[in-house]
Amino acid sequence: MGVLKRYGEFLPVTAKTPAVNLEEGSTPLVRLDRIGSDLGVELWGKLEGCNPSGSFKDRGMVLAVAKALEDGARALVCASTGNTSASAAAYAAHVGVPCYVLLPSGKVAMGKLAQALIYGARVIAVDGNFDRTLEMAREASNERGFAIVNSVNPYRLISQRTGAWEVCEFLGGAPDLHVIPVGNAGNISAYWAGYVEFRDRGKSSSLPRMMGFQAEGAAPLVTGRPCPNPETVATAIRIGNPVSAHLARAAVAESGGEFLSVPDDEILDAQRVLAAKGGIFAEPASCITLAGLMKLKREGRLGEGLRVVMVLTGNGLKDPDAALSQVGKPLSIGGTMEELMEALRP
Ligand code: AN7
Repeated sequence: MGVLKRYGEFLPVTAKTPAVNLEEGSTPLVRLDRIGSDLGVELWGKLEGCNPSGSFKDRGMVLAVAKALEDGARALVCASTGNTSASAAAYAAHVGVPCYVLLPSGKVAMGKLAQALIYGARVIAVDGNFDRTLEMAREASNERGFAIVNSVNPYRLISQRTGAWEVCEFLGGAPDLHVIPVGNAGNISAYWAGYVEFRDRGKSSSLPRMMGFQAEGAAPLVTGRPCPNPETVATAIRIGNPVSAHLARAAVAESGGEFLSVPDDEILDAQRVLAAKGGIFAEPASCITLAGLMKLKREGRLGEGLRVVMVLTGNGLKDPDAALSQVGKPLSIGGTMEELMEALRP
């Protein structure tokens, strides 16, 4: 059941809202005991890479696109570090409206680029970073009257709250600590709003501490000022001037959490740990959550026995280059059994 159906009563869905549905949401929440026991916590991973376009963006995109159709939009436009464009392109294709996507040239993971193109979006590579492409997309939306489906579109964050609701329903309440990557700062804001709303509705009894992690080379919320030239291997969060910074700051402050930055090598280390000790392949931006927890543990700042949810925002298959950059090659052998037996030594 897609999120408009599953959570329609809590979303601004009316009789006139088209029932757009790619069966997004209802993603697995997986307990990761091997990694959790190393960290001394009860660790859960929310596998947002299992959404139809392979990232959490689908939760918000479905409502943004449904509302754009309801309002008679002729086309969609977005700027993206990759996943928003993949999601927008998928929903545009599904409902049959044109979609224009602006990408920072050369800085989008291969899988995401392939997605936007194969879904049939008009893909425009801009010589500039994400922050610039977003400015351009906003202007284009004003000029042409296209619906902008970045998280400046309020329906995106409204519907992304569904992630928090699923966590609460699955665990029977909110976790102690919620950790999440922060790029444009929409998702952390949406999760917090979702937790607060379920608490206010009496559907959960507590609120988690919210911790938002940023890559060291793109950490405006940690340094407290925009980052003019963001750079990180986690291209999804290569963002220097987050649109929802104010909401994210409020979420962290109200929940007693914090922002923390993590260097690229630790993000890649965590990607390997998550895969090799959890069986989960997530893209680098997602793995910053585990990298951040590992850093907290090292610093002696991770409370023993906490129930921790990390949002694994995007599928590892989207960025095979990042994974291949840190693992060995397969062992090559000729086609003889002798060579195979040699290769099978422990
Ligand atoms: C895998 O696709 O901004 O803090 O243009 O793709 O809500 O921005 C992606 C962001 C985390 C950060 N993890 O979320 C885009 C884009 C993944 C992402 C984030 C993104 P926000």
